Amino acid sequence: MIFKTFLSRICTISIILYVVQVQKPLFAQHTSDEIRLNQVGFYPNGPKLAIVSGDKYTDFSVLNASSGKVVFKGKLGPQLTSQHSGKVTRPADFTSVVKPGKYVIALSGTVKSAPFEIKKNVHKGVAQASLKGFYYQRVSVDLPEKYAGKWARPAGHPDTKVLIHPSAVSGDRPENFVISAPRGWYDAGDYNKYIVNSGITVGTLLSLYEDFPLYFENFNTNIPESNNSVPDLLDEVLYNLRWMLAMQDPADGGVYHKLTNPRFDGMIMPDAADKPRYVVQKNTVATLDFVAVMAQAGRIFKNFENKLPGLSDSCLVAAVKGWEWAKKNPDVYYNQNEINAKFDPDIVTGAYGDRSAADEWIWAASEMYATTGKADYLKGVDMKFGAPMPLPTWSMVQALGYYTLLRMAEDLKTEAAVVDPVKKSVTAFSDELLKELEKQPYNTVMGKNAKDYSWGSSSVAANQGIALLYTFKLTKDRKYLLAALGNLDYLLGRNATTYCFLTGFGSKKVMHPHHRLSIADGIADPVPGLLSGGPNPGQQDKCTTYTSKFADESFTDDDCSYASNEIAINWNAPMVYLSAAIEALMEK
Ligand code: 9MR
Ligand code: 9MR
Repeated sequence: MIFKTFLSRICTISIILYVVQVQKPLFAQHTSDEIRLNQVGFYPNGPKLAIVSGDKYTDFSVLNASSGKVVFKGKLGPQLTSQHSGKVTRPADFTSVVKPGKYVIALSGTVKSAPFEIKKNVHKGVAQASLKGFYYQRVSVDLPEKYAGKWARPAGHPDTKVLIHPSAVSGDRPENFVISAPRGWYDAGDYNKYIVNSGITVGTLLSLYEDFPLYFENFNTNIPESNNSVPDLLDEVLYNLRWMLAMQDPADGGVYHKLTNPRFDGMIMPDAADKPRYVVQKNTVATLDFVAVMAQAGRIFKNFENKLPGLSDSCLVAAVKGWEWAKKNPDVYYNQNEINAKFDPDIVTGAYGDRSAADEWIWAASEMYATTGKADYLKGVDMKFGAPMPLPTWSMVQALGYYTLLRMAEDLKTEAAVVDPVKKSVTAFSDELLKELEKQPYNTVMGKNAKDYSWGSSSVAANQGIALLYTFKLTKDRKYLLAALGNLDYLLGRNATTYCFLTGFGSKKVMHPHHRLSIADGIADPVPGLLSGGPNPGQQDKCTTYTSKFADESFTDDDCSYASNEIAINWNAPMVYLSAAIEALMEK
């Protein structure tokens, strides 16, 4: 009896499913992994490129997605070979399709792409969502449904009773002394808060604001502060900045490395976490990152003095105190193994250990100079001009200083001897990227070098894009802007994995990021607006679901994969920058 009802239910369900399926537009059924393109879409006046894998086809067409009418027929470009996998691809250029609408690409009657859009402001939603991603990472606060929708959740990690770890003891703060350092963003898939990684993240977001202040006047992300008169971008940054301020030892100006559990929380929701939290060792690198961020914040929030009275001054005072501490303590490095050999409890969360502060000095000095106008801050710091700049990563931040020098040179009347070599260094970096672009299998500067596919490779693509945009600003040569857009296309689907790397977007979506919130919340869709780390042939997580070892394909949409599919604030920030800046620039 029960069995019969069960059977008849199955029949009804399959009939319903069948009806639903045949009523869907034909194209939705056969979306092909052979066609790789920005799954979000294209600007009417912008370049439009899809990449076809393999050598089976010679022609392609573009169809109107609802009527199926052919609007463009084209020949595929010449065959290209991936330096990573040896696999061949052919480009499909449909730049001449300019009319806004929904389209699909077809290689044959049945081999078609998913629908995509051509429209103005096509990446605005991407920019807003990737900034909103930070809201979902907020620590110590409830996320009500009004702002968080189905991802609403109660507060976790109050961080009002944080212990001084024995490695962090000094002055009037003995071991297990209690301090309060609430708020901030969860770093990544884990629930800890790290100053070094917050540094590059906040620096990138503040630079975005300084580079495009007008664009952010009307940029709403539906956060609790949306109705105050401060741009949402700055409100979001402020949520983390207030935590960072609490990480400075008021007695001497030194800054703790991180606020962390001894070991990672399990795959639980934040409100279920109950392990003790510690601040650990003050050090030079963390302190200089803090100085850079506070100096920049002090400069920016000066313009919001009536809305946020005293904030700018507090930031600047904190920056100066940190600078003085670093001058007195120029070579204290965080070495987790050494600390664990000496102290208990052992700390085994993210290390963010960096054995050189040379680049942090450049960044901190540049921001201190830019805010105070005192060129003395640059004296005695080796600015390492003369070579192409290294790409920003959490452990290599001098480019952030260079970007600020470029941005502020006119206001500060910076002498040519300082700013000219910076221009050369940034441009040299971009020119190196652009070499042989036409030979690249996905027509992106991303992935030209195997080392682009490091842990968090998506942030490499985004940060390369940012460098290209600074070069565009310097030279006015559109080739840099278009190459930056090419890296955004990469992140949104024009890549060898076939995935769109921003959660909540694309037709081939990332569904299982290594992200405790998304794993534990019981909701099928991951928290949206988070950038997956992307291909990383290191496969340090030893997940068994990778299907390829090739650098450009070494990605698995599996929550076991912290080496290829975690999310992190320092990867999201350049995504916000790249997508918002491209919107601001392509609008013109
Ligand atoms: O969840 C952790 C992730 O945030 C880190 O990036 C990663 C590397 O430090 O580590 C993850 O934690 C794993 C730990 O390293 C080993 N045991 C399993 C943990 C969860 O997958
Ligand atoms: O982004 C970090 C990457 O460069 C390192 O190789 C990796 C292993 O140390 O750690 C990454 O950072 C993780 C941090 O240690 C803990 N939170 C999650 C971060 C992203 O995976």
